[in-house]
Amino acid sequence: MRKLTTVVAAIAATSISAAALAEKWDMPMAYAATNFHSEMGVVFADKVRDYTKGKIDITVHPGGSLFKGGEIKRAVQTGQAPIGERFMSAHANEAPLLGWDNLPFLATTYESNEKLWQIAKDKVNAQLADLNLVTLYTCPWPGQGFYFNKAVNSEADTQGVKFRSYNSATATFAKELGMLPVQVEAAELSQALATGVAESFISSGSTGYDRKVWEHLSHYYKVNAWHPRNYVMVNKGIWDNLDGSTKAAIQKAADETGAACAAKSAELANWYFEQLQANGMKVEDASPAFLKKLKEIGQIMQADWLKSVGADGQAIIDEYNKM
Ligand code: PCA
Repeated sequence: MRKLTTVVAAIAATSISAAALAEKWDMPMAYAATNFHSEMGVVFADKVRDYTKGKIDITVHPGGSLFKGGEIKRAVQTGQAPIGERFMSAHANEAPLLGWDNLPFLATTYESNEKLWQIAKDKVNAQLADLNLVTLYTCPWPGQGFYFNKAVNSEADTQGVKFRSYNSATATFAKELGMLPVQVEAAELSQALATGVAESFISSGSTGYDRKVWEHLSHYYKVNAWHPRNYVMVNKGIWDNLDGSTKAAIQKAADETGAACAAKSAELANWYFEQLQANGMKVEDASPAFLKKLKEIGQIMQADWLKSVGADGQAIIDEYNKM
C-alpha cells in the first residue's frame, strides 16, 4: 500500500502527463513508406494519439520492416503486434470470403467497390473476428491492370510468361493465360523483376510507380479488373480489453482515415499513370481481344469463388446485383 501511495505521490509531484503513461503500439505495414496507404497509416496514428489524448501511441513501420507482408496477419492474431495492416485478399486462401474484392469486373469503380464493401462488410468482419481480428478501416487500391515487358495483344502473347502474383486469385488469372505465377510481396517486386523471377504482374499504377518498374518493364494495360483493399486490423483480445471511450476515439480516427485514404487513392489513380508514362512506359487500354479473354476468365473465377464461399458469397453478389 505504501508503495502505491508513493507512486501516486510521485506522479502528482512530477505531473507525468497521460502521454508518458501511453500504451505503445507498433503497427507493421507492408507497403512503401511513401505509398498513400502507409502515409494514411501515419495520419491514423496521429489522429489516434490526438483523440485518445495520448493514451494510445502508435508507431508505424512501413515497407514490411517490422514484419513482412505475409507475416503481418499472424503477428496481429497472436498479439506479437497489437495492430497492423495487410492486403485483405492475400488471406483468401485461408478464408475464401476475404477475396470478395478480387472478383474480376464486378465492381470496377470506387463507388461500386464501396457499395460492394458495404454489402460484404458484416460478413467479412465476422470472418475476421473468427480469426481473432477486428477491422478498424479498409482502403481501396486504384484499379488493377497488367504490366509486361513487351506489347501484349491477346493470350497468344502471354504463354509461358513469368508472372508475379499477390494472392491465389491472381495466380489463377495468370494460369488461365498460360503464364507461370510466383507469389512475391510488393516490397520484393523490384528485385524479382531485376533477377528475372518475374516479367509481368497485375497491380495498380501505384505499385508500379513505388517500385520504379519502368527500369524493367515497358507496357501497362489498363484493365481495371477490381479494386482490392488493404485493411488495418487490431488483435481482438487487445481491442476487447479497451474501455469504451478509447474504442470510440480509435474508431473515429479509423472512420476518418478510411474515408480520406479512399479519396486519396482516387485522386492519385491517374497521376500514377502519368508518372509511368513520364518514365517511358506505354500506358494503354487492353485490346478488345485481350479484354474479352480476361472477362471470360473473370467469369470462371467468380464461379470458383462462389463455390468456395457458398451461401454468404452468393448473398453478397445477389444483393450487389440488385443495386
Ligand atoms: N498494389 C499491391 C496490391 C494491389 C496494388 O495495387 C501489390 O501489387 O502488391
